[in-house]
Amino acid sequence: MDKHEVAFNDLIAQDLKIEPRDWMPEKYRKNLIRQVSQHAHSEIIGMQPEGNWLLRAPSLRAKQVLLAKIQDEAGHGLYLYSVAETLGISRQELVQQLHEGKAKYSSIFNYPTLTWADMGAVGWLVDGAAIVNQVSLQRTSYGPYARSMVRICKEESFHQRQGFEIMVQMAKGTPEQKEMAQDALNRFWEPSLMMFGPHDADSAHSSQSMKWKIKRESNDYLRQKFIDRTVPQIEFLGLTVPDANCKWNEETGHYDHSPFNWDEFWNVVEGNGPCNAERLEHHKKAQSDNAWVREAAYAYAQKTDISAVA
Ligand code: FAQ
Repeated sequence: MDKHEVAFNDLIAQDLKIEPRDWMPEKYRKNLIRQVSQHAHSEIIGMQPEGNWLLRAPSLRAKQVLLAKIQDEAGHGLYLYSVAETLGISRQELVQQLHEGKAKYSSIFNYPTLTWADMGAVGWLVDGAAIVNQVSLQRTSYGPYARSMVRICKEESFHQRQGFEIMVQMAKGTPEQKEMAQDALNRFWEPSLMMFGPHDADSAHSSQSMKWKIKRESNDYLRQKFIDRTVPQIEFLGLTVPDANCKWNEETGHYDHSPFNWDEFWNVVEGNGPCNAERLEHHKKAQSDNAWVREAAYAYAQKTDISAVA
């Protein structure tokens, strides 16, 4: 082991942060780029299901709040692209990998948002799951990633409340609204639980990522934490958990749940979910329609010699 590797291992062992100028094993760098880029793409593609409801929000207030939330997600994507750039990859390469199907984004954003109640379910469940995962990533070993998570988690917690507020309004509203809330919960429950990734036994990256402290908790541990936290919220809403086997287990101190449909998960991850093609096409189109903005900014930067923009 050379002195660089010893120093790196020492930082990890002491729970100190690895910073961009520190030496790091190539596999650590590559694994981080993979995870952070997947995370960044999720934030950006994740704007699409909610953007679908901006023009149909039921009040001006609801529209303003939803717009603010979606803008936050764009900001999260940008922080995370910047984190990935500190690891020596450019934004263009990251986007190209997404377009070529080499980089992933979260499976959850390949499901359609069919009713206004889905805006509640996405904020409450999807942002809620994202928080549980990202609070643990505040302690990840790579400094820029850990620091970006602090602000992102604060904003996600506003998003989670925005979603829960919609769910409360719908669940306590007319019988039809309550039915819409239940339907949204039914459709988003299992896909939200799958955001945490495959079972630990099937998680290809977990063991090495835990050793390097990129991941601080396992997929199953975080998923269970989310279930335990969310079931009482479902009960508060007067809705039904869409899983007959989801019951409190005195012995384990956790809620039990049915086995998940992993075939569906892998099908979505492999690009065959209900909205995969549409999401990617939309992103590619926006990228090409807006190329003139990047070209204009570049030309302006060259003329005015603003190296920060170039
Ligand atoms: N979807 O070995 P593992 C948000 C892939 S942010 C798609 O367990 P790992 C905010 C995985 O990449 C949501 N693919 O992987 C928001 C790997 O394939 P690869 C995003 C998945 O990395 C709200 C393979 O399966 N959050 O929602 C998924 O150790 C509302 C084997 O899996 C993050 O990205 C999945 N769900 O653990 C925005 C958090 N799960 O790469 C807008 C950061 C697994 O070898 C609106 N990421 N795969 O080809 C992480 O914590 C981890 O990457 C995990 C997966 C836990 C997601």
